[in-house]
Amino acid sequence: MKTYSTSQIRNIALIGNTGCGKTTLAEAMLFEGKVIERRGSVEAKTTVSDYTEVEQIYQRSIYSTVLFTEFMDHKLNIIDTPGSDDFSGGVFSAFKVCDTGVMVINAQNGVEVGTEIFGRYAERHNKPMIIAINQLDHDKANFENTMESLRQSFGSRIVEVQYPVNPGTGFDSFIDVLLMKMFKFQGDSGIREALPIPDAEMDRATELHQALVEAAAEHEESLMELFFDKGSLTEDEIRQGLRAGLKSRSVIPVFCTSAKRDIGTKRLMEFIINVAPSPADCGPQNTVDEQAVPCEASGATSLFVFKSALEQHLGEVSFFRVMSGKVTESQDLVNANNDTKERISQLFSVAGRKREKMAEMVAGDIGCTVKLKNTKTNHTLNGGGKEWKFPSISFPNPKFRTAIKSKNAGDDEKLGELLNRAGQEDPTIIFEYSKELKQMILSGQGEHHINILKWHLNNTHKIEVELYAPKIPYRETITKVAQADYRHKKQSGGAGQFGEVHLVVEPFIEGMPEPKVFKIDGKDLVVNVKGKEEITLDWGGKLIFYNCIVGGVIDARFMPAILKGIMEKMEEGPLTGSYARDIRVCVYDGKMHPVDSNEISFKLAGRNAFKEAFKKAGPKIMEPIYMVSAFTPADCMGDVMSDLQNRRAMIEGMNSEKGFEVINARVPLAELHKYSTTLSSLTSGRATYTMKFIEYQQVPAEIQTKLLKEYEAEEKDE
Ligand SMILES: Nc1nc2c(ncn2[C@@H]2O[C@H](COP(=O)(O)OP(=O)(O)OP(=O)(O)O)[C@@H](O)[C@H]2O)c(=O)[nH]1
Ligand SMILES: [Mg+2]
Repeated sequence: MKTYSTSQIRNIALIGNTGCGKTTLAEAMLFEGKVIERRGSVEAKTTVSDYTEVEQIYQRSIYSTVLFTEFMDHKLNIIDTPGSDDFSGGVFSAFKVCDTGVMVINAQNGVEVGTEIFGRYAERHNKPMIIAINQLDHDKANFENTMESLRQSFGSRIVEVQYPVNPGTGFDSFIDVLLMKMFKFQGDSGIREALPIPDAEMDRATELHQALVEAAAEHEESLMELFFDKGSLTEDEIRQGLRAGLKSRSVIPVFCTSAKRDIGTKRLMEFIINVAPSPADCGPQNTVDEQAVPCEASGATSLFVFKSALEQHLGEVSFFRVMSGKVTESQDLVNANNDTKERISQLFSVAGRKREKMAEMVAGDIGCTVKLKNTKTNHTLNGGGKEWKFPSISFPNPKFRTAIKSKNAGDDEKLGELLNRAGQEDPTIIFEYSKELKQMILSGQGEHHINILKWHLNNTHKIEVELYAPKIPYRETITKVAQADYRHKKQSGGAGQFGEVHLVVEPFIEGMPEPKVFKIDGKDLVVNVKGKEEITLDWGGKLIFYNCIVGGVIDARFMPAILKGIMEKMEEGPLTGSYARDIRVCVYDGKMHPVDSNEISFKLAGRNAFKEAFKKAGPKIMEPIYMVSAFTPADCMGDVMSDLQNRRAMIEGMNSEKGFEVINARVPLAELHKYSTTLSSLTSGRATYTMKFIEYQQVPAEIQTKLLKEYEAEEKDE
């Protein structure tokens, strides 16, 4: 393929609710650009975009796929993203490198939850948006309702460029009010005829044309003046106005398509090429240290890697956008994130599995290379001595959590490696071995997301795994002051063991004054602080340890052993074995034996005194609380709400937004297991949510009793 200049490149992300037809539309775009000779279909498992086995089995996109097509002497890079919430990571990476979002709408359903969500993402990433109302050939297609829902969601920014003449099974024509023509299609061939607008459509077409002209004039003063002078604008002037409106994201032009029948694809591509911004039009990109790097072929070479994937026969493939300069085969670059050298052995433009070798690619283009040694997603590769680092893609927080183990214990190590690798390829998969819970914990965007990974483990790597309920990282703490003594004494044969510790525990609250007097059993216990250690615990919260020994009743050299004993119990809390936090301990008295006292004795005495005091100090189990924001269609609101209430949720607030409801609630993690699955079934997949850890809170009494019983039973089993 020839090298296209920056101004001849357009980068678009196809976004939209699952099933709206993005992959099918991409197929039609590739066909129109002659990248393929025949259009495949999702049903026949023959599309260029959904080329992986697992996508073909599930008949939906799981990964974002990089594609290109050549049209009107331009290169159109397309990223076909998955519409399912479970795989939304692909949408985030696509927005990082694409300049325009093409939102595909299913004309049967109008705006869906995915439309709203991805529309917000586009907004957050400052990306202009074009809408394609698709599936207009479907017998349930409803153009008017779809337009109505779009206006509700996106307001006056919606500007109709086209409308269908005969939506439904006979759909073959639409009116384009920019060109003021009717396009009529022959069967499914994509071949079209441009005809004059029929008389019966003239009034509607003229009215919409006028609205389009006004919308175009609004964004540039010179156009406004022309419009006032002439009462109209030329085609080119309308394009100029829409270009300005797209750039400021104040116009969302609407097109008509049937991707399945290749109706409207070509016209949409023409508009993208004529009006949507080229990479250079989008202005410079900032590095992490706020250097503005213009997208220019004349600059130093810089590539940003936004995706990496392991591909059969090729090994690791790194997908990049050229952020600046030109990249050529055999060029040496430096990875700015780890300061290692990388050679670009080969350069490709990609369309799914199909690759075309490139000798050179310029700023703004998207491609891939292979065999990079130390370069991962989110890394920047530079030439010309630059140290630019582009900001990482910020992926959504995980919302589904499961424990995982291999059925054959011998496979555990390999499983760990594979899961770590999966996380590198798909940053929305997070894997860790939890020392605390003694479980391998896998987190992702939903049950389906994790099941796809399971499918790969079983089928690609031949490892049988089991998913099971993950434990909850509870914490333990105390609620009042308590005192305990413990004497450790052992005399068997030779040298004995002796250590005695008296201590007081109390809840620690940041900023509280130093300890002086405690009330123990109605009497004052006065302490004299000699030394203090403040330990910030790895699992959150603190332990404050005071040495208040007077008169040398315990030698200073035994204090570290006492602290060590206490720390052991902090790590394995006295109630349920969970981590303890936010406790203050004063060791104020004790006894030594001139011969038998040693470190081990004091460690045990410290540990047991602490355990006894802890149990008397109103101990409580604390659980992690998450802020859940559920985003649901209004008609499912009641069901979603009552389900949340059954999960011990504290509703914090509700908002209505254009036919959708947002419910914010604080929910214990223990109640969120498989929430994504339930929410999806309650709403037929029309709702979504986010969750974020906020704090630890005491569990209700009945749950504490239940947890204590469970722990006791577990202890007995062991
Ligand atoms: N009738 C009709 N069906 C369509 C059209 N476009 C897509 N479809 C069908 O709709 C279904 C979903 O199409 P896809 O292209 O996989 O949709 P998608 O948006 O890529 O879906 P995800 O990958 O899950 O996000 C398939 O069965 C397509 O054949 C269309 O224009 N008309
Ligand atoms: Mg798809």
